[in-house]
Amino acid sequence: MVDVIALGEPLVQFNSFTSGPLRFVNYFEKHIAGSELNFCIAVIRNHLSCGLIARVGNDEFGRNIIEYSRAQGIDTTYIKVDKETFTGIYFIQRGYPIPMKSELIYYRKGSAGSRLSPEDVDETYIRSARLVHSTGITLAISDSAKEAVIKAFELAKSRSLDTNIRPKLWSSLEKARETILPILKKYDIEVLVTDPDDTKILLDVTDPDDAYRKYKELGVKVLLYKLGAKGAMAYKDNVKAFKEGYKVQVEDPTGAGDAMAGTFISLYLQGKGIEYSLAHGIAASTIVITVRGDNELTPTTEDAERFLNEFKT
Ligand code: ADP
Ligand code: CKP
Ligand code: MG
Repeated sequence: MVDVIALGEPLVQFNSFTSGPLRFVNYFEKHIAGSELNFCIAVIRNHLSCGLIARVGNDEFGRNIIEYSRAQGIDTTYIKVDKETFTGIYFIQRGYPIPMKSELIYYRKGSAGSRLSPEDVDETYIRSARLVHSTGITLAISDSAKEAVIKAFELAKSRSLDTNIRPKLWSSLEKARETILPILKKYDIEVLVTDPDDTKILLDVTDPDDAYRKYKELGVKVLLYKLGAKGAMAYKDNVKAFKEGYKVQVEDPTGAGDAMAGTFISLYLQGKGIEYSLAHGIAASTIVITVRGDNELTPTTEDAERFLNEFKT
């Protein structure tokens, strides 16, 4: 039994060793990633236990994902090997055409991860966890994966959701809105993780206070509102916190939001206030973007504390 459970697709990431258009990149560096796997690692670095419900293929990449997850302390009991198809992968193009930004190029359609389904969701396991987490990515990859999230949310004691709208994974932005909004309305979300771009799509507002008001009407208790390089905000019971981002050398911003979400939510679950949890979330995301790879550098609570005390920009 674990404190937190996440549902989603773990992927093998091929990160460009050099920046620029992929056609000129000669070397790729392999990492294990995927939003919910990154989230789990952040939860574990902050001293709660976490399990990942997922599928991987019966191939070397699938074995790599399971072994890596296990090595990071993730409960892999419910990572199923699906013999029918392959493990999803993606490439990261860095710094082009927008400096300091990355683009994700997926090879995941029909993957084992996208075949996640309600039958993978064990009722006793879900009921025993303190919180169940997923993202808009899992809601986008297939109907069966979406149904798996709905089943888990139905059974969960408490839920968190990262909207993570990936336009490449949706047939249209309207489809993203039509899928995500009813879930926000139907289930009480303890912590919603989102940003102005996704909120524009979902609620047609971007201002943080307006967003909080509207999400609160939908039953969201705590809002973590990410503002990229500017930092992030958190809201609870009409109290708001803001923490500015740090100026650092950005190698690859992929995974920043997941490091922040897993850190914030796990500390919040341990009774820390939104200001403390937000500061640690900012620390984690800042460290993660200074390297390639989404989760290797996600700090422990103690290392984030050191960062917050010692790092000045
Ligand atoms: P996501 O990765 O989900 O798109 P964001 O881009 O908003 O999320 O990033 C989450 C956090 O990562 C930010 O709140 C900030 O702390 C940090 N961050 C992201 N990009 C930068 C950047 N260019 N410079 C400094 N910090 C950044
Ligand atoms: O929003 P983030 O940059 O934190 O998310 C990054 C992850 O799952 C990354 O690991 C990638 O595999 C993905 O999001 C995705 O499917 O886009
Ligand atoms: Mg994100």
